[in-house]
Amino acid sequence: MNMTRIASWAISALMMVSSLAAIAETLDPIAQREKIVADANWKEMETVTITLDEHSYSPNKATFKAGKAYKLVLKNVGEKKHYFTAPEFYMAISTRKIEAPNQGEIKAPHVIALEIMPNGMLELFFVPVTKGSYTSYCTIEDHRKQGMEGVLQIE
Ligand SMILES: [Cu+2]
Repeated sequence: MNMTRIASWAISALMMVSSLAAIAETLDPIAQREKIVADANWKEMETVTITLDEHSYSPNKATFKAGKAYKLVLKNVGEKKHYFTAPEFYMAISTRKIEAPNQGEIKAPHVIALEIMPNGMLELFFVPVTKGSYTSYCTIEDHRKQGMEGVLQIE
């Protein structure tokens, strides 16, 4: 084997390794949902609660770490029903399940919006995957304009 051949072999080997690394870095939260959910450590799950009221989310900013197990509790303490719409965020996470405590649970690859009734509560069990800053908002009447908007950060 001459030097040119060795060099070209080394270059193609390097290219193969770097393309494999690129694949490993871009996890698809929806397509690889089952594996991502199974790999997360649910014993160390962190609970984050967001309260919905007229017309706010509190806190209106939440930060999540990619790969960690979370339960996001959405609690409506207001007198009106409210939405927690966040289509881009829901596409950036792997959803394990959504629970309405004592009533039922939903298993689906992802949702677009969650609606919570007055005195109601929904719990979203998930693993954040795609890093970025996402917006949540209420789509009822002018609630968003009145302040029902929040930021969900994955880092
Ligand atoms: Cu609302």
